[in-house]
Amino acid sequence: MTDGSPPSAAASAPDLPGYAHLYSGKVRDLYAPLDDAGHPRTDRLLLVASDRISAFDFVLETPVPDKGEVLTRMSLWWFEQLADLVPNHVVSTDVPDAVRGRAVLVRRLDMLPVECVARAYLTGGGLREYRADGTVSGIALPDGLTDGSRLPEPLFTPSTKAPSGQHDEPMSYAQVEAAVGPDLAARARDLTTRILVRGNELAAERGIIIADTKVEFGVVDGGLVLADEVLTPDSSRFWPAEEWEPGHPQPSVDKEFVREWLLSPASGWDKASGEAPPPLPDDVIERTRAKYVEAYERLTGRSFTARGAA
Ligand code: Q0N
Repeated sequence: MTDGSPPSAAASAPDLPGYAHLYSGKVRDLYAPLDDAGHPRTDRLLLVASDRISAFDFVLETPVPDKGEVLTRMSLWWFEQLADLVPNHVVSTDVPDAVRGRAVLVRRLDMLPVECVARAYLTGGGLREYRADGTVSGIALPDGLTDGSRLPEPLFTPSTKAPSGQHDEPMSYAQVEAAVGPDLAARARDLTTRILVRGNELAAERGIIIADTKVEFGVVDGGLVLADEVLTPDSSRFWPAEEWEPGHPQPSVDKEFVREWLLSPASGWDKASGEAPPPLPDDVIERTRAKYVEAYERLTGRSFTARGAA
């Protein structure tokens, strides 16, 4: 776990015969397939997206049904849309029944030790940096920008891969160059910003703004390969384009109802208490599930019908 709050038993990493559980993040679980001798393979990983949802840095007790499958299918769709820009780690979606639809078999890569972030709009950590000194990731920006402003051009704002439980720290471009060499640094920067630009070209037609995104790359034969998940609401900020209005925090396409309910008196939760949030009521779960499905269907033009075992 990355934040010390274990997921609920119902949502924790399943036992999968033929796979060794390696690691669980806040919302995803990693396994290694076993070879014929029962040893973990070193060239493949199984990436399983659970139905866990995080809010305000907590993994909530209540899962959102189908979330893992919706995000997996969205990510696979994006990999297709981006295939002319960058190769990706996907090997197969033929996975055990228990995780069908929500899991992908991938190439195990040597990962760049950098969280590759691109921002097209100013908010979150980027906004904090801008307010402090007028720059983001060492790049000077014009005066007068506010929460939610569109940036003059998309910025590469990399961060460290923090050990679990910690937040990522911003990295300067020079630090990325020092970590991976100038050549890979330049390619990671170009690809990350192009992925966000392409993402927004497609999402804009469907009423969604992708404010920023985090991607991860591995290296194969000296070239970059896109790994992890890509352009999902868990790796990116999705905003409803219709409601975009700079000057205040934007509602999120996916977690709007969750955050609104947790901060309302109805939840009985005090964010400042440091305590874990309470379980979500059924109607908030159902409306949030509908948001993920709607985002998937709007973006891809495909209808979502769960194939998983859920
Ligand atoms: C890898 N992470 C960080 C699971 C994903 N293709 C790969 N090869 C080697 N390592 C990784 C991948 C991928 N993808 C990436 N960890 C290992 C992202 N995690 C976060 C938690 O959930």
